[in-house]
Amino acid sequence: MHQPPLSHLEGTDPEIAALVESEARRQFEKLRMIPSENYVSMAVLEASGSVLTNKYSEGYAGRRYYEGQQFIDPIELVAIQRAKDLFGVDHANVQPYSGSPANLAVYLAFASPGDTVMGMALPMGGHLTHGWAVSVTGKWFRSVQYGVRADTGRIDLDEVRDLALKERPKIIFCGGTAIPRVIDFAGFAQIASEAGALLVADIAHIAGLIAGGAHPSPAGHANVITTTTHKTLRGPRGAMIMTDAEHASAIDKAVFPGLQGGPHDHTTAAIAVTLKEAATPEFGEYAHRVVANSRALAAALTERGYSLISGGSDNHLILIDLTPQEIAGKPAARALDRAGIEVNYNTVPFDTRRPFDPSGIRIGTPAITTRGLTPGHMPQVAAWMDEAISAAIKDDEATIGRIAGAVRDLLTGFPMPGYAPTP
Ligand code: DSN
Repeated sequence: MHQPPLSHLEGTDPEIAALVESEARRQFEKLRMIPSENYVSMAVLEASGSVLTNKYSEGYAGRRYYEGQQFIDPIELVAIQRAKDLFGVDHANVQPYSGSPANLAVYLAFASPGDTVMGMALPMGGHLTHGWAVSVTGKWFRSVQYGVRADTGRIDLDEVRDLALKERPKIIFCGGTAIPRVIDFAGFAQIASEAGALLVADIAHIAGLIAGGAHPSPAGHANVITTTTHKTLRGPRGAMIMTDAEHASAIDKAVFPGLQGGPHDHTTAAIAVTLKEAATPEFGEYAHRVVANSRALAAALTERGYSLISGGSDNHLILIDLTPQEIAGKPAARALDRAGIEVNYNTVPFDTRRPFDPSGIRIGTPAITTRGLTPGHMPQVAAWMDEAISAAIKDDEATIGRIAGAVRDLLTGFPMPGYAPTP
């Protein structure tokens, strides 16, 4: 049953209540391995579902356009202070609605349409908003894109430097959505300085690992740091922009009134709670366990003959090219989902297939680590994945169903916040 129980929702709208209940159960019964997802704590859930959703607060603390901010201002100021303390930055804006608006605010603050910008290409592991052609950031700006080396699957900073010095972008983005290795923020900062560019580190995927000391920090290297709050950081759906004193005012003006209206105060409160949780020693242990699980899973999959981009994982994420298995990413991801293992199909660098039907799958360990799985479980997880993919190739639905049952049985012993099985 959903926790807390959905009694009012059931009374008002049983159709939606039943769907939410089913989703809670689905999250309990599956190995959730989409690397950008997690399970938030009950405290974060309560803050997200609080009466703060009733309030409008356009502006910033002490400078709002609506009355009644006696309790909203301190909530936002607490969130800001916690972000500054946790990430060691001068300034934090906690109002962006999510990662894409946060990145758009950076463009609005520091570039004009037609300017040259640079980021990692989406199929190489970047993000839509780092200048990919179909995004507004690729349409309104002159975007140049870097990738990874074909032989290593890793970013080559010499290639990035050559491109940056040739193209002289105004902004360079580092970070992305499918990068299984440590990002060299100091190296990117050196290149940005040589090219006269502003360096933006998009740490959406790894913010929790940075907060927990399991990945180097971009603080002191990047001029601007953007992040979502709901991936490894384990908070509500939201985002933050962190920066130094020099760039603070431009960022604040770009978020409001440049791009957004009123902040989502219930999300701000939940971000504050998240940042408090992320500052604890327990969260640091969690962040290190996420990486240990990812490394153990990468090793077990490699042993089973899977081709991992870059040959492994330093963080929470593994990108697999399924070409040698002779199955595409989409049918593999769908079979894994039927087997109780939720992943997403993904392009791999130099993919010869289309983005909607690519060659790879992307998997990650943030959510299963929150459930309590350890490196000792990873050989079994790899075995189930391998069995399910092999079964998909042979149309063996019986095996896929058996794995789903085994996954359900295993997860019965690992509680999740927000759902408790009925006895
Ligand atoms: N959708 C996010 C992810 O899954 O990585 C990026 O925006």
